[in-house]
Amino acid sequence: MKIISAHELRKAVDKAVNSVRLVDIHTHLYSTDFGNMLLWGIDELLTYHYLIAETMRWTDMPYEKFWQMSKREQADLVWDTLFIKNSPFSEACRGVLTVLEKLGLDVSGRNLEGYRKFFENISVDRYVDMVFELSGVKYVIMTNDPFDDTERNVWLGSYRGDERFKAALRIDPLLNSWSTTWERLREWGYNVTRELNEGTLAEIRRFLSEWIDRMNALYMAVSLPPSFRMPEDSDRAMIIEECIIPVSREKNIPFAMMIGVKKLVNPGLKLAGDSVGKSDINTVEYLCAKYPKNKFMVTMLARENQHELCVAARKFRNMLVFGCWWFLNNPSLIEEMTRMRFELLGPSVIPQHSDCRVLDQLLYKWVHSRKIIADVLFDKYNDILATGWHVTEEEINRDVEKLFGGNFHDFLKMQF
Ligand code: HDL
Ligand code: ZN
Repeated sequence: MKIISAHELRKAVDKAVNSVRLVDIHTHLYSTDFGNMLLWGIDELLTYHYLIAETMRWTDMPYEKFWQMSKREQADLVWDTLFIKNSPFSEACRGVLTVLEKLGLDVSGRNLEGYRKFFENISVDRYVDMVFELSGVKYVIMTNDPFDDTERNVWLGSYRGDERFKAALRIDPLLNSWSTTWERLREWGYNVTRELNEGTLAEIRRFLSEWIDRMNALYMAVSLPPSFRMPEDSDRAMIIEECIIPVSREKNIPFAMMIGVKKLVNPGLKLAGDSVGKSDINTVEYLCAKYPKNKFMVTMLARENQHELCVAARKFRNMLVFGCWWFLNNPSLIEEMTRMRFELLGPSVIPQHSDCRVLDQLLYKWVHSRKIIADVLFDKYNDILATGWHVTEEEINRDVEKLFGGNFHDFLKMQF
């Protein structure tokens, strides 16, 4: 057991954080089983919806005109607007530059055609291997939506699997639009009606159970609006309490609630048109308290919800806080949230997920977050060393392993 002195601390923390092979518990990536659903390469990077939102701030071009452009033309416009006509220091722009740097491309050359050549000369399989090697990611968890026709057909047909891509069952249409979704379940052979009677609730449970098994889903997930409330006299509340809760308990898998999305405040921006709203922590506390034998993973989108979410996690061991999600995935807020979480919860959190939509983003989102998490960890260890407490290299590695995947695995194994 090697005791780390104060002047060895920074190096020991950086070594542990930079070398840990991590679990990325929420992404929108897909294994090559899913074909073109796996997005990769410079044109996909440049047309990430975060960058589309930022580009549209600089132009009076009608949204429809932009959407009629080819992917390449859209990428050209984003590159010219955000990288050439303006400096790319927003986090999403900086991320593109970090990816190019990690791939060993000439960032200062600003040669978009040259970057395109690199991607034209590499196969997707080789690139998947390269990105996982370079990013230090052990595996990612996908967002798997049985309501997406293309995806559903892969699961029901050609799916083979890749151990670097694990599944999570995503059920937004079931919980947020039952009034239309019930007809799709019926089409698929589930004997449901619009009315949530006993028979329909049982069939929804069968649907969930069958898809968890088919996908070997590690958790069930849903994104929820700021107005999400429970208890409530609503379809969503009924399906959560009568279907999600019993099935996630029976399968012993967590229910991941991603709370605070205001969908399409600007529909013209499509995927880039969603916004954020402050949500209700009482609802999280209600579910954790009423269902102590269920496991909940929670991330909230509003900065204003973060402190009360940490306090709620102190009260409920069956809730695991995760990630700096979406509009929070920026250095200033990752640092603020990580400090708050370490100070209130110690190592018992999942500090980050990437939410990557484009494979290449694994090369920047984790580089940026590892640095911030290492900075905060260093400060926290430093504070306790100052009291005379000793910490060993093995303990730093132990803590880092937990933060970057071990806590998630341990939570999956817990049975309350
Ligand atoms: O609902 C979600 O999982 C969100 O992460 C959305 O996909 C969002 O568009 C996103 O990509 N955020 O990073
Ligand atoms: Zn997401």
